[in-house]
Amino acid sequence: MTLIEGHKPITPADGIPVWDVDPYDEAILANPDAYYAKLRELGPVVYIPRYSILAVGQYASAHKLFTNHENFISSRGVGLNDFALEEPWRPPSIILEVDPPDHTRTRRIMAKALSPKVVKSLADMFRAEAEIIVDDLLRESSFEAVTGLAERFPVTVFPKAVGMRDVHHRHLVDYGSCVFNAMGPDNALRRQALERNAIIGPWIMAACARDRLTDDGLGAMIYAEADAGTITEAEAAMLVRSFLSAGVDTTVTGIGNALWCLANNPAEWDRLRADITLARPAIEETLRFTSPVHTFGRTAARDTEIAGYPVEEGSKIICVLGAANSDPEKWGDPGTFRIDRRPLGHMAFGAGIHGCVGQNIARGEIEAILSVMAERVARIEPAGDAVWRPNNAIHALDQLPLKFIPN
Ligand code: OVM
Repeated sequence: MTLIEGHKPITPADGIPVWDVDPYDEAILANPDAYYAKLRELGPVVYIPRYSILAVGQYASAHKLFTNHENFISSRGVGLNDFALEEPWRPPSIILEVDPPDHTRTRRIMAKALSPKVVKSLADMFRAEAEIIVDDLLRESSFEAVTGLAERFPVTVFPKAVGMRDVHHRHLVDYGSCVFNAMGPDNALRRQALERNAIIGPWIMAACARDRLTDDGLGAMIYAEADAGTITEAEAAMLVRSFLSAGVDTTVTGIGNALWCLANNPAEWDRLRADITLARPAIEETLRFTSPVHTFGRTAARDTEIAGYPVEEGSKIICVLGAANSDPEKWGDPGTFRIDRRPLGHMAFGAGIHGCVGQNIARGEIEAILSVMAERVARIEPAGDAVWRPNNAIHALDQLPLKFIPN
């Protein structure tokens, strides 16, 4: 059998709309709204011949896909490559790229390390670092907010939280972006990611070793599980790697996207300054409105169905979270950014058993930044054009020139 993008080519069932689109075209990745809309309009499931995959963009079908982990599995990879048929580009994640019961065991350990109680214990540190960074930026006439704030904050606080002795700003951010680009097809973005991984991957693995971690961080909590015998030493290193795959570039993107939303919607910024209890809802609306992770995939474990259409075993199905989060069937006026919307059920963190295990720490980081800003920044002004950075799974800014006007 000749594979397409590392998976078995499929024949779509009768009635499934066929759309000759490249969802990984850099122009679409940078500006995906029209693609999201057409994907939803075509139907609950669409066949994309270029990659021989199915794509799901309507909220209802996307949610069903992600909450049916028995038929739509993760252990064959969540990108286009089928791990049952081709060698994965890196040793698979033992929490992301697994199914129950393997997933259940590692998920429990990660959930404990990222519990609300642990996140609460980090709040003062997040707040203190946010104050330093925001005060620095208030002294600048303008600044590049992607590197200067969106990257700088997580790269400061997250390695501290994990207890890393080795910190490398670029490697930490770029590792996540490589992992997410690797989920896409064999395009320039993916090829460049694999090339950069030759340097970054070994650096990350080395930084995950027990002796590169302090004894009081999230990393040490994972190694304590190895001491207790619930996982092996090698598995502990792999779970620490998952912190670094999933915990840096994602929060960088969330912060950058929040700044973009608030800079472009000054009335919403005024509302947030007037009522800081809107910080949490503003974060949820940012996540819904910008979908920092725009696409994640699954594999059909057996012959099954989506919205009544037969789906054959081995089908790769992309779940287009950005389309689900802007579905007018689910959200009133989805194209409007309203910080008091409270978009319960948005899919920016996924859904079901694989729903983001780090979502509380992610919210805690963004909240620290927004709270300090709300106290000290009267206006967030664009200081140039925002530029999006195409990535096969992430919807992130490449450049965001801003100016903070102090109170
Ligand atoms: C991982 C991982 C987990 C969640 C998301 C993710 C890159 C990676 O375990 O490596 O995205």
